[in-house]
Amino acid sequence: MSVVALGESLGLLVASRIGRLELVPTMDLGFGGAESNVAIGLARLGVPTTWMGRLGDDALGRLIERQLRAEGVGVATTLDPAAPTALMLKERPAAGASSVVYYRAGSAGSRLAPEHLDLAAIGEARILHVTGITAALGEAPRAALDAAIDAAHAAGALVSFDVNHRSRLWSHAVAAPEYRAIAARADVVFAGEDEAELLTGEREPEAQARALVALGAAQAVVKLGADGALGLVDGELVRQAAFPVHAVDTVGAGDAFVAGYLAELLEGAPLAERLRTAAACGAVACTAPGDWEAAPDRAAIARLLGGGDPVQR
Ligand code: KDG
Repeated sequence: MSVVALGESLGLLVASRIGRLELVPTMDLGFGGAESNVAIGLARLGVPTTWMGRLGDDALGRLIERQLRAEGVGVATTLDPAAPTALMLKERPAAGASSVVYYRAGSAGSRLAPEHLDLAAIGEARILHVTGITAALGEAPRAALDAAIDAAHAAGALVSFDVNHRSRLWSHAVAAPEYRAIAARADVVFAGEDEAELLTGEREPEAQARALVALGAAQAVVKLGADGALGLVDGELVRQAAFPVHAVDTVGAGDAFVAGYLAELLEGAPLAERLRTAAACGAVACTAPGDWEAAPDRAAIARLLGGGDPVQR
């Protein structure tokens, strides 16, 4: 396969209507995970991709594996006999607002360790994609992240790193040096503006991109949300505007963005094209609820880039 995406996927219960969670009678069941969101986005763009992580021997684990395979994503997982698959509860307190509560302490994914990795699968990949979330989960997942990067480097694969800071998991002070150490070992670093400031101390996107490259990554991409994105590769700086869409759920947009960028990187596309496809993927991902459900295929991207409606009515 072309890409291995390593990290924790979680069951997801979303309030079926707006209101305080304790007053909402029903929840919709699904799953999420920054790395599996990227894997699904890549698979929909035609990139052979495998998600790698640890699951509980339980219904949520089976749901995650089943849905990933249904999306055409390979699954390289180990089952933890003594820990459950993690869970997230998503509350919708008001229109357009959501907040997430994690039930992931001691989860199977947070017990991922180097011995759980499928090193052969990483050795066959052209890109290993990782995020800062794995480093936040504990010493064992952090060691697994480092071992996976070692295996990718040994095989000549590129390492893609999306910072994905989760303030519920660790503090800025603890996280920043860990992110910098991972960025120094990555070939491509993705960061939102706040994350880039956390890693570099810079506040202006162009300075942030230069400082991310100075950490060691050959490619730095600063995601600017509604203001688009900025990429710096080999001294070439490219800005990409966001594509206007009717956004109903922005969760997972950054993951779809990463999928679009990596898909074009694998095609040998120039930086401007990588950023354009990435921005288009991030935009389309916002047009329907869910962390990965609206991630686009190539046809949807073509409709958007052609000035049409990406959503096939
Ligand atoms: O980017 C979306 C992810 O944040 C979500 O799918 C769940 O991975 C997740 C996390 O740790 O928040």
